[in-house]
Amino acid sequence: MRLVGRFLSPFVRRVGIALELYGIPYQHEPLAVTDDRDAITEVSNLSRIPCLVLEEGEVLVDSHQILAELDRIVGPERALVPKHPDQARAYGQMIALLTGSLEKCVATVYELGRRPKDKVWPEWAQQCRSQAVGGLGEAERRASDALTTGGYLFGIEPTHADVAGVLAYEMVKAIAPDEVDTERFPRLAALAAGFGTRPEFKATLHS
Ligand SMILES: N[C@@H](CCC(=O)N[C@@H](CS)C(=O)NCC(=O)O)C(=O)O
Repeated sequence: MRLVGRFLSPFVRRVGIALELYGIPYQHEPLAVTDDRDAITEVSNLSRIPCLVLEEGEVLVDSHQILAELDRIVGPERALVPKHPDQARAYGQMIALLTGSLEKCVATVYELGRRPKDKVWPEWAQQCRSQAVGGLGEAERRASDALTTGGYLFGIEPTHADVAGVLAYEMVKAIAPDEVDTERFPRLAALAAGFGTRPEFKATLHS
């Protein structure tokens, strides 16, 4: 299969990390929405990344849907989701908070980095940044204390929520360095300092 999109995108990266964790072979095509729009549109008319092109040629879009398909491929035993049905709502909300936070990080970066300098709307960038920090704060409050002792958000095995937790902590910290640190976010910081140093994260760091 082919994973289309640069790992600079946290949404591409969460898919790349899942592929690495599952040990599914894939070819990475590091296309950027800024420079390679036509090539991305050729893969998908939605023209967003990530796209996952399956062996039979079908193109999947949206990291949530792509991860759902990867989970289906590896089967319920290996899928990176909580095994207890009573964790489903908390897990879904954790994913929503963390990926929502990432969306507001991306919006902040676009607002500050992609607009012509005289058209930047600083109040909107600040609003997006505050939402990113707010979403991360709510995730931190909901996170288990187990994270500080090497556990994961939903028990002793990692899930996609842990991957999103590391990516959101790192990206929100990058756009709001004065508001995110280990004292204010001890659980997610511990997750990033532990799980976030695994080779699967390093393998998806560049391009
Ligand atoms: N909900 C989507 C978000 C994907 C997304 O925002 N991708 C960005 C790159 S980080 C993108 O393609 N932006 C260009 C555009 O939307 O036109 C997902 O989870 O995959």
